[in-house]
Amino acid sequence: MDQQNLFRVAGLFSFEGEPVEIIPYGNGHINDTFRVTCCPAAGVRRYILQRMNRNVFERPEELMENLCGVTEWLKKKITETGGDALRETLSLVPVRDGRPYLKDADGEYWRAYLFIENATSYDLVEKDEDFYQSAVAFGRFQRLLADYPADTLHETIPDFHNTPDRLAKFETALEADVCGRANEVQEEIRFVLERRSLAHALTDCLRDGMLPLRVTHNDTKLNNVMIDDQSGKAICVIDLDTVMPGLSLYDFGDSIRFGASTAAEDEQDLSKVSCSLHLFELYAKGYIEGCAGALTDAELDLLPMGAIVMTFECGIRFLTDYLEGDHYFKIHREEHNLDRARTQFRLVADMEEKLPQMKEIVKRLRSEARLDD
Ligand code: ADP
Ligand code: GN1
Ligand code: MG
Repeated sequence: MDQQNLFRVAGLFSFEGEPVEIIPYGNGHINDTFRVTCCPAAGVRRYILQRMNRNVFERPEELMENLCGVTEWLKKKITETGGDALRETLSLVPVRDGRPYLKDADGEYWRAYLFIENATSYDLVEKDEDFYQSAVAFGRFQRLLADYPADTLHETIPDFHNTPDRLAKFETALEADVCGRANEVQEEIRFVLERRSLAHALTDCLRDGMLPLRVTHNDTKLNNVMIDDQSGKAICVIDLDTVMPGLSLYDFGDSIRFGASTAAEDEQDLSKVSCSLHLFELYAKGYIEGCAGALTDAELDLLPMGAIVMTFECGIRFLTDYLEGDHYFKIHREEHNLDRARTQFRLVADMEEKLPQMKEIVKRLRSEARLDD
């Protein structure tokens, strides 16, 4: 991206000191993220500057309304309990005119955050403890938002985790086959179509009133949580664009999909891809603890199914994007989305085999949690 334009945009935010360096940052698939370094007299100050993805988020104003509401709410709760709100939730840095975001002359939307220093967001589990900590943090995140006025939240992406709707969109993309790619991915297509009923496993329970609607994060990848470099604790949940009413199983399942995999989301050697039961157990333990008794019996029963459905859904989304010509997820090589879809389907197949063991693990964790009461 044009450096001159970046510096011009950065100059409009109320950063301390002049920006001296702006570099692309992180491995997100959606927004354009930059790290801005400023050098005021007081020392170095760093910020995150993001250009929001307008293709994905059609109503950035509503998204920012959610984000301001949620971060203010979290800030209050964290401060009340003696925490450090500047590190434990995202802090928006306003534009110099006081507005929380900027709309530039090209109609692009920009926002900025304080850079969370001395903390790391991981793309793979390097230490088991980090994964456990992220589970506690995502569970706690949901608890902090449990009494948030959910009716004030905009649906930033309608039907985001409506898996049957994702399946329907996949079938439309398959029918249209605008890039002529369907023929070469018959195996993957068959994998999806053979599992149509799986898409309904969570939404049917929601429809039948078996599962409570909560305020959830909806994008609980390990790299959406910052782990403190010194204490090793997960200190801050980031990427709040999709905070909306949802199911706890979306959050649990998405974390397992990404973090309990033995390989990267885009690994090309599928023999490396499997679901680690050890990591599944660690995350389930942390999540149950983080939710602190809030999960219902039905939610606990469905944790393993949540992992399978979220992984299946994500695979469908990657494959749909591949068929449609890669317009949604950022790609860094040809067939990147296809590689991603393949890892997800490999994980689904592995989780299907391991379902009895996953259920057994949750059963054991539940009885241990009861003993601790
Ligand atoms: P995307 O929606 O594209 O995933 P994110 O908001 O997750 O965008 O940001 C991308 C990456 O930037 C994150 O994975 C993280 O590494 C980094 N990041 C985002 N916000 C901060 C922050 N406030 N402090 C430090 N790093 C951040
Ligand atoms: C995207 O924004 P990021 O990279 O944290 C996507 C998630 C997918 C994920 C797959 C808004 O997450 O839903 O699960 O990629 N976010 C959005 O890696 O679509
Ligand atoms: Mg992200």
